[in-house]
Amino acid sequence: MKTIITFGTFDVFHIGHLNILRRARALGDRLVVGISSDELNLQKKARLPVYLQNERMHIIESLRCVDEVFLEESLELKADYIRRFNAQTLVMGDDWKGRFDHLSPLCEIVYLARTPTISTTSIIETIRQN
Ligand code: C2G
Repeated sequence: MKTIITFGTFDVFHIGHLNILRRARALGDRLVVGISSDELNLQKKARLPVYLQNERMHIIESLRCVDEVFLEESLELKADYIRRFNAQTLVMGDDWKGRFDHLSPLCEIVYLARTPTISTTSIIETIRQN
C-alpha cells in the first residue's frame, strides 16, 4: 500500500486543485491531504481564507480521489505528518519546487506542474471586477 501525502489551503475550490489531487492520487494507493488551518493562513497570507477550515476539510474529504484529510497547523511539522500517516511520497505543486527537498531522507518528493491561469486569487479578482 503506497500512501501519498499533499498539503494546501484549497480555498474556493477550483479545477487546479482537482487536477493536482487526482494526479497525486494516481501516484499511489491512498491519498492523505493536509488542509492548512485558518490560523496558518492568517500567518502565511495575512488574511483569512474565504472558506473556513471545516468547510474546506468537508469539501476535500468528499472527493473520490481523497482517502483522508487532517488539519495542517504548522508548515514546520511536515516531517511529523509524513511519519504519522506513513507516507511514501510527498506531492506539491511546482510553485513549491525545491522547498521540501530537505524531507527526501523521509520520503520521495514530487513537484507536479500547476494548472495554468487559474488561482483562488484570480477568481476573487474576477468576481470583484464583475
Ligand atoms: N495548484 C495547482 N494549480 C493551480 C493552483 C493550485 O496545481 N492553478 C496546487 C498548488 O500548487 C498546491 C495545491 O494546489 O499544491 C493547493 O494550493 P493552495 O491552496 O494555494 O495551497 P497553498 O496555500 O500553497 O498551501 O504546506 C503547504 C501549504 O499548505 C500549501
